[in-house]
Amino acid sequence: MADYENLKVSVSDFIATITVNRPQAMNALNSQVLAELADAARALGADETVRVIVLTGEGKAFVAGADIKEMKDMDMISFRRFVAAGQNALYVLDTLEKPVIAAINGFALGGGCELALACDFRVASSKAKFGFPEVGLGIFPGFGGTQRAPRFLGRGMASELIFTGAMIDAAEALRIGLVNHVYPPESLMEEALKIAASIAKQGPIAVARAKTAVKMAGDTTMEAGLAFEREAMVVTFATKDRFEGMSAFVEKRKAEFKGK
Ligand code: CO8
Repeated sequence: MADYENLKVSVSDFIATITVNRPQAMNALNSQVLAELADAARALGADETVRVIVLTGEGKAFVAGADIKEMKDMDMISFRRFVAAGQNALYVLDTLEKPVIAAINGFALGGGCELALACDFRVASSKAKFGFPEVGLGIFPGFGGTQRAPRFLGRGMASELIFTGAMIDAAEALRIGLVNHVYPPESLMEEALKIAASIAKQGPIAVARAKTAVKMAGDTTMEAGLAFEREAMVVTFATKDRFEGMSAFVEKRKAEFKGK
């Protein structure tokens, strides 16, 4: 794994942890962080020792948005490149064939909330805060937030958050389904890693195909989704892991999946 200036990446027991590590700027996403995120996601996606990824932030913030200081004086061409880099980094994460869990330790604002929405699901510290403050800066969520937030939260709730720029706390994020669980700050990572471990011990090919199928539910028609589910299931059935999983059940032992 490459050395990154703004990310800490570690892998243990099939679980990779990416920590955005720019705490002096509340982990704001500048061009370099976005490039590093895309690079790390691609590398972990190709790494056979990784089955699940947990994404978190160092310090008080998960990610407090795109870097306003970098954006402020951009010309239109540079800004367009920046928007594309943001959309691309989040798209790479979103479309990895491995689950990505956001462990939201603090502020997840603007591009940070968009980044969390590019993960498969989110868990949060009770101190976390969420929102889309972009409209207060004269822009709006442009790293995929206008597309992902309605898919996860419904159009009404997404619209209210995006149009008002309101900041919500972890309890409210739980209530509206933005996060699955809220934990005390000191146990957030332990709990996120426990969920990751419970995924990592499953058949990795089955989990990967399930991820793609579940994602399709929000993005396509029932017919196309069912067709994909059917064909992906047949391919999964042909794997050694499927035979191992069913054999282990019948033989009353723990399955040993190899991702084959
Ligand atoms: N960009 C750049 N620097 C930031 C950002 C940011 N988004 N957030 C915080 N920082 C910096 C601060 O400027 C400060 O730096 P310095 O010490 O040099 O003054 C340092 O981080 C610490 O921040 P604060 O002193 O403000 O810390 P507080 O604890 O008082 O406040 C907050 C924390 C509430 C998170 C506050 O920093 C804040 O409101 N940050 C901005 C949040 C925001 O507006 N986010 C949205 C940004 S726009 C966006 O994300 C667009 C995404 C997609 C657009 C597509 C087009 C590119």
